[in-house]
Amino acid sequence: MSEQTKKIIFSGIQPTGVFTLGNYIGAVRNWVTLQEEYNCAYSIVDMHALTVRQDPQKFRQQSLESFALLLACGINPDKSLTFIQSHVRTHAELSWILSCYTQFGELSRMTQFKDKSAKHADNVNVGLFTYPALMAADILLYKTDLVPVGADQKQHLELSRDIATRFNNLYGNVFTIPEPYIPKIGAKVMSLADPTKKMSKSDDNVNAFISILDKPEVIVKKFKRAVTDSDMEVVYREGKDGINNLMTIYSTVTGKSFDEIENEFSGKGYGVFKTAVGEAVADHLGPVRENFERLMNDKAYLQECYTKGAQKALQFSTRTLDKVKHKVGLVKNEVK
Ligand code: ATP
Ligand code: LTN
Repeated sequence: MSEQTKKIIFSGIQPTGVFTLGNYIGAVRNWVTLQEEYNCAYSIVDMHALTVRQDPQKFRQQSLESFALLLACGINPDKSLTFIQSHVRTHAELSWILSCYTQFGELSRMTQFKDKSAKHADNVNVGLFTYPALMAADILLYKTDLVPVGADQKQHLELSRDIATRFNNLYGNVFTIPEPYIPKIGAKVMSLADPTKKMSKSDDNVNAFISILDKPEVIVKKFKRAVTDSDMEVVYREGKDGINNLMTIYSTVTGKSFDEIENEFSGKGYGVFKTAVGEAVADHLGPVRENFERLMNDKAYLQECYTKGAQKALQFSTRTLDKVKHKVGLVKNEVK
């Protein structure tokens, strides 16, 4: 298929910490595979991360590391548009315009807003509230067809579609309406400490998540401690949240089906199973850690990649932004 006829993919990840196994299985791993078939754009969405208070020094380092992590996981910057959101000013500009086409009531219904305002009750800022308008801008600037995300982002994506449709109804066909692309297995990897909660990189309990840079012995130890149930059988069944989560993780890193996993561990108990999951994950993530270390030793290369990425992203997204500005009636800017 020629580059022109390929569908367009966009997705983003916040530099709020080292990616977890949940980010990897639910999102980034699929982004790598999709590069072969689609025109892809992937962004470190640092402006979204500002909705939660960040330490400036640490945040700058985390953003750089997150960019390196994308490459370490297998995103190829020569193939995919790979950039840092705040380097491309069109995102903030379109976000403002779209916020004028987004209703207060719609934003109030967002579960991520409700969860994060409960978690950060001392800082329920307006950015946290309008977060989905910036996400819609990210997506719509690139004429995106598909957005590969974990299940938690489905509601935000539906809102992006509603905003785009509303805008198109008023002004004609300006935006492509994006579709979610949510994996069948692994769309919601659960916390190892509380398997009813999603695994999250900003969890205060480090044993709740696997960071993709954790050392093999740490990974195995965290899996050995994972909360399961008082049963003994490794079977995928309703109510066995902990075991279901471990089976999902094992299946995605080994390619084995749930039936195969049940047979493999029949009569063996949880201890053997947890160790096997830990070892399989550690093996799978080994190369990512090595790539990351190599990349972080070559800051000049990283800088070259994100600079080129931002230049190309700005060029592409400006075309959409200019069209939007014209449609809503803003006077053309002749400042060069
Ligand atoms: P934070 O804890 O700072 O809110 P996060 O870990 O939820 O961050 P994001 O940067 O918000 O991560 O999400 C990046 C991508 O990873 C999104 O596509 C999201 O749907 C996906 N994702 C996040 N957590 C999980 C999870 N536990 N299982 C599957 N996918 C996930
Ligand atoms: N909201 C997402 C991150 C994000 C995103 C995007 C995902 C920002 N912009 C555009 C897909 C497309 C999150 O919290 N995981």
